[in-house]
Amino acid sequence: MGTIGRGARLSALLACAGWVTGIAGAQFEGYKVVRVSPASPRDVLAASAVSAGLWSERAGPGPFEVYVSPEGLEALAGTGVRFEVLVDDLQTLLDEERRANQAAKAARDSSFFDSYHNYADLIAYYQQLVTDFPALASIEVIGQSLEGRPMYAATITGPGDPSGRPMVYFNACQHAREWASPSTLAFIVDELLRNYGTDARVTEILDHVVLRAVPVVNPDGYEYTQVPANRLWRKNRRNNGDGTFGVDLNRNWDAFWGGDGSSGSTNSETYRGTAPFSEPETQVIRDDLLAHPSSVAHIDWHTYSQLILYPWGYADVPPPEPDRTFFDLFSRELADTIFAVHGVSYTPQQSIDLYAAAGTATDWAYSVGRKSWTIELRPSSGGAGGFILPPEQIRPTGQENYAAALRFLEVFIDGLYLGMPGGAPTEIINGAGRDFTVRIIGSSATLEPGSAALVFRTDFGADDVTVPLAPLTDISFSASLPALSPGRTINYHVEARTTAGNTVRFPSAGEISAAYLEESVITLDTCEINAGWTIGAPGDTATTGQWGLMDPEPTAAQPGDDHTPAPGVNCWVTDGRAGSQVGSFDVDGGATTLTSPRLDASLAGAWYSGGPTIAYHRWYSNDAGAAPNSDSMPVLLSNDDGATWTQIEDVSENTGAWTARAVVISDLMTPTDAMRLRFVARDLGSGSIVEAGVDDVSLAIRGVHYHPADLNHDTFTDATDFFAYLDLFVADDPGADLDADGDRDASDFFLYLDLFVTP
Ligand code: 0X9
Ligand code: ZN
Repeated sequence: MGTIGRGARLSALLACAGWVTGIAGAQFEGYKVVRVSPASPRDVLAASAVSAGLWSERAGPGPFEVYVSPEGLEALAGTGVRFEVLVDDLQTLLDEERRANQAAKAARDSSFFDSYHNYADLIAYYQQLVTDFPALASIEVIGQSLEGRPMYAATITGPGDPSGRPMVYFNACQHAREWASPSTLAFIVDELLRNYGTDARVTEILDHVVLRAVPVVNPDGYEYTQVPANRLWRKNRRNNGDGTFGVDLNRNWDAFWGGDGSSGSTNSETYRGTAPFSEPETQVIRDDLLAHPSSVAHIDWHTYSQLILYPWGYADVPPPEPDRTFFDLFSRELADTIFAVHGVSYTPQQSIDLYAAAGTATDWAYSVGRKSWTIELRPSSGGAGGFILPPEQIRPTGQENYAAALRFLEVFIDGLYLGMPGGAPTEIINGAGRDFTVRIIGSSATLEPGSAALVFRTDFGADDVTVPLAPLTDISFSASLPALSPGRTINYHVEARTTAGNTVRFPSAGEISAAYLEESVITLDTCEINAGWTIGAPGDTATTGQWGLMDPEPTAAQPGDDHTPAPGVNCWVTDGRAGSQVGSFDVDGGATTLTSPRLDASLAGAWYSGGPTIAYHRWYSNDAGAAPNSDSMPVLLSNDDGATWTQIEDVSENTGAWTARAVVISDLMTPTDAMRLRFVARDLGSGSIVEAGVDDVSLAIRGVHYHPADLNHDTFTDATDFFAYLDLFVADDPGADLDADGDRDASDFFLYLDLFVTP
């Protein structure tokens, strides 16, 4: 190799170093806003060419402002154009704005959501919001309750003509005692209004949809639950004329009225009234919703039990397709959206799976063509809280449902729902491509045939690539991500058009990022012969069903085959003999423990960006017998040869199949050369059938090989690595002796350069 080649490489490196410094730090750190005073059109062009962007609305003639990077400023000085610096550090200006904004937001009196409020105070709060945000919100009286209280609806939408915008209809508090319902709806409305104009997503949403919110459907009942009357009142305040009061408004709608789960007895909590829509409160909401034909979707907010319920609820009848699939997929997505905020689980299900209830608002709204849900808020059904949600949970409940409401509004803007039932791929292993399924369902619009596409951009390609999705059914499509080599990343989204010409994308903003990784299996134990596993641990008392290595015999509770593909036959199993009945050789009388041999997870990590992973296949069954589901199987991991153990999972699910599990060791503990894996099958209660199996246990590394010149292992081989090597070299560090000849000399240096420039 000649000297010239080396020189060229070195200057490339130094150029690279300059670039790296240039982008370091906050986005506009060191940038300045300058006023340019051009003397000629040439000056305008020269100044524009070196600036990062226009600050004023237009460039020249006459003075104008631009913002420039530190390098741009030097270049500007070099052009000879006259200028003065207006803002010394643009980043400081931006930071200050953000700080001031946040301080102003924090300073607003948000104590309203510290506690619950009576009807008058709640409505006054809505009215104050309308005063504070007159361009976005209005409120009107839509009717009267039985006792003559005004009923209200608030309308929230961005400025401009709302007539072409779809409407989403929310109502709270059909049931008087369910105070978390009106508080949550008020929180959602409040948050939308305060975030319009500062939060791009909220602004985009409110500019394209109208939210109509009824703060309280049952004001008479709500007032009656305020101290000192009856806090636990549910119905309205109808005098039934026989000494009893109240109709359950959520049994009074004209949807299968009079059917299961509603009562004809006036004293019942679910008294349906004398006829469908016998009550003024349900009439008022019916008329208001029908007066808005643009309303496409509806949520009836209740508490409690943390449920996302969709039609039908009167009987075990599924909604027609594609609605059923849409309700199912979107309800699951809403639950995930809620969970992501505070980690609280809401269960999506068809209403009938809770219990039958005829004459409900959600069934009625769906029957008149609106996609409709009943959302049951906190607390969960497990605790003691019931209808009483502590006031300190008003905000968190509001926050998680605000997140769901945003997604809800978004999905009904364009009327197409895009979802990925198997999830969006984010890791692609060993260079293969990946096919995944996309569901596209008209929530209130129609898909333009042929318009569905995957749009991706690779980390090395400059342009977006658009690939049409292959239709599988009317609502199912197949998308394919290309095969790329490990280390690459791809950013993608899926989009489709409605027949009205609107484009809908998933995710609604931003891109999904997928990493191409390689996986290297260090050890795979197919459990055909015993590779050093041990059975038994102190405390084991199982009298039957101890772990053993064998070819299992099928029973209702036990696999008939191991997991390893043929010619594999054996696996670890809690006595794999079938016997005369399902309970013959299951685990009885306590625990039986299976412990793996030592696994060395310490190696190879130095060459990979990812960490070592332990994977296993397990079978677990505990749903047969007299006392099903009373046991569980802890799976434990040790990195000190079994001295201490950390639980990976406590298996209680009965999948009735071999189930794969993988854990990145560093998520739990430091990988060492003394890892052990342990399965504790146990029968603690009596009468329950416990069977378990373990097979195909592997230790693998998933990630990307570090480039040998990537000294700081950040997966980029860049100037930082080059200078790191220079530091080692100058310090005469043994690590700089790349040719291992005992000294650090020019040949080591050029060896590093060669590594550095080799892709
Ligand atoms: O029973 C109701 O009206 C609702 N539950 S609550 O505890 N808030 O009263 C649930 C209605 C959901 N619909 C069906 N289960 N059909
Ligand atoms: Zn309710």
